[in-house]
Amino acid sequence: MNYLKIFKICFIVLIASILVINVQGCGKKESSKLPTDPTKAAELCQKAEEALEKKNYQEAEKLYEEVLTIEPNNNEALFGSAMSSLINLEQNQKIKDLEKKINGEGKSLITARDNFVGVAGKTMASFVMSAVKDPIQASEIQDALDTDVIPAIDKALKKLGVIENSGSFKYIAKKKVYDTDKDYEIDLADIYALDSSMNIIRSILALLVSYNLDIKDYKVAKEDPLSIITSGHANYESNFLKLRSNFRIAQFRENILTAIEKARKSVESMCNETDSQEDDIIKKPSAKEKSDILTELKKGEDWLNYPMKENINGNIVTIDLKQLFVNPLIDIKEYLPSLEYGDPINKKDIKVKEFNLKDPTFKGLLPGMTNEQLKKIMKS
Ligand SMILES: [Ca+2]
Ligand SMILES: [Ca+2]
Repeated sequence: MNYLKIFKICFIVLIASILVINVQGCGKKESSKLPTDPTKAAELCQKAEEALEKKNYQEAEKLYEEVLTIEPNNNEALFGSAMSSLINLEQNQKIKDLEKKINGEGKSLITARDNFVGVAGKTMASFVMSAVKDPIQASEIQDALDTDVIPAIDKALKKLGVIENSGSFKYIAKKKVYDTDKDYEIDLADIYALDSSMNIIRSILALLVSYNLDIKDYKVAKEDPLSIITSGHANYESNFLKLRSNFRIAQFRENILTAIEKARKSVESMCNETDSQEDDIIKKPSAKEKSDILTELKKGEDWLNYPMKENINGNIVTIDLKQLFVNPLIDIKEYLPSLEYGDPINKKDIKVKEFNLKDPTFKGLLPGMTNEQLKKIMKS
């Protein structure tokens, strides 16, 4: 089993959980340690459930938040509030405005039935679009991610953390409302998997806001793409590919490490389950599968923590991936080889003019690397 498969599983849980919250309200009750008003809390949960059935996610979030003021450790409300708050990002005015700019009026970047994976995917797609479309600068999207989307995810993650600390979770997605063949159960292992996949999404968002992507003059860039990265050209003076946030780039790595840790906890929690797996969204892995997953997770963790040796076309190369995030490149443009057009008249067919990098180690990413070695590796 590879990484991708693990993440795929996590995403499936994420989608399933959001679908559940779309159609289903409160599952089995989790008792809080210090309930101040359990009757009131249960009543509000019931109301939140009704709101969810009507797809009124704002009302549902409000009600779950109210429960949390009475019972801060109410798992059902923590889960409900976390999920509905993510769905409610659609209602965020800043995001709505951006959507209008990117898609034109009347089209939504996020739809209520969309899952968060879709949102992240579309955010990335919008970056590509922003590069070809004139009116929007990447920084507008980055600012919204920074001030609204990432904090919303952080808030939801915090709630999942409280559930995890409680040590147990049961949520029944009923057949009649979930529109499935039978009732499904979401348990602690699924919460960990959800946490893991949300950390992956968060890492992607952190990376998206790490570097400046604004292009000074789109018209010039379109006609003369090299002007963006070649010194002496009008566009070069822009902040394009300059580090925007030291903090966010470091978070990318931290989020992936957290995702790995949560995935590990998910697998371990799953393997400790003694209940019937009939109603589980992710089935308990076999001993062999467990060991394969844990091995893959460890590998991923090692890549983010230590210099690793990799055979690239017969050359043994040391790669210290961690450096990219803890010792980031301040201006990526400075680390590129000099480029030129193969077809200078039409400004097409970009190729390397001279392969003489200022720093072939890329600030320690490739320790000890020289231009000669790098050239050899690229040719082999
Ligand atoms: Ca079960
Ligand atoms: Ca399970």
